[in-house]
Amino acid sequence: MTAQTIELESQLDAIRQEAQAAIADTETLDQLEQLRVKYLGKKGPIPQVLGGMGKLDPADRPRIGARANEVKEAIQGDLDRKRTALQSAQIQARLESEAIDVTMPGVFRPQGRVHPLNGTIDQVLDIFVGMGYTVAEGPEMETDYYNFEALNFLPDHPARDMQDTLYLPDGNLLRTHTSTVQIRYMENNDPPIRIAVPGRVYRRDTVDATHSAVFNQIEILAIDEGLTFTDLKGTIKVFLQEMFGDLPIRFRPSFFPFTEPSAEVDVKWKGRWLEILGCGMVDPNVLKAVGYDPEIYTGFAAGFGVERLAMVMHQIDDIRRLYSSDLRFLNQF
Ligand code: 2NL
Repeated sequence: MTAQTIELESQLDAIRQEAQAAIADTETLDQLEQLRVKYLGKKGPIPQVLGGMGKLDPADRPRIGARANEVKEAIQGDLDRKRTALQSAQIQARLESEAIDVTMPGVFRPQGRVHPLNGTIDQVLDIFVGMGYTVAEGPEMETDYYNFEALNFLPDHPARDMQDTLYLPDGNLLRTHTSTVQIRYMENNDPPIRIAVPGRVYRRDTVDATHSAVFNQIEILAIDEGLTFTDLKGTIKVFLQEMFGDLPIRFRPSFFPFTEPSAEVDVKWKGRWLEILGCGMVDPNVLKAVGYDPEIYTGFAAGFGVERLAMVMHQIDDIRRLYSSDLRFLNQF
């Protein structure tokens, strides 16, 4: 063996030792890959050493070749073991950071529920939808025409007074009933018509246990050829039966500018007559206002306050409880 051969062997051993130490110190897969390129790549130190083989005694060449392969395999083995170790450490760290502790107590989320006003609206609309009515809605800001004029309110009707109605600076107003939506619907549709209209309405009112300046109304309207007061009575009877059960009901004569004749309807509950709704046959002037011929078409309408209905049904003593968001109250429904 020549001195040159011994020199190359020791160079190869030095490469192996340096690589081993560097691999042992590596902490990431990226660094490890850089080391692979550095020690086993084409431009690495081993091909460089082998390049010097030309000067060797030919008899020694296989020995150096074999040694170079041993070193390559040893480095490759170190790289593989280190890669496996780094990968499993990575997986382990991820498992630990993403672990779910199934014994932790859950986050308490209170159960929500439907507000009694919305529950009442849903119940009423379900009944009318069951009788073939369509639900319609419309704007809360209205013109004098839709709120009063088209509904046959005379120019000096007290409801038009500043005392009773909330007017806006531009002369528009906040609707005092949802009949405005029915006028708009009739303008845009031909008979037969059957609609149920829920919505917020506004009156200039002093708030007390039974009054609110903002409240909810539902009105129904049916227009067709040959509708009579009997159809109105039957419809109201079915509605009240579904709402209250088989209690006695009575119709009392009343007046509304937009119906003729008009009636109020009471339900007898625990020996007392409770006023529930107003209704009537649509006034011919209202039909004319929307361009329907009152000689061909007749119709009936009814309306009631949702708050009052909810108060009767749930025996609520003060309308303000419906707006105060007091969970001790709301949790009862
Ligand atoms: C009540 C009574 C009522 C109507 C509303 C109505 C609508 C049109 C034509 C005719 Cl477009 N009538 N609606 C009819 C009778 C009574 O409401 O006491 N509301 C709180």
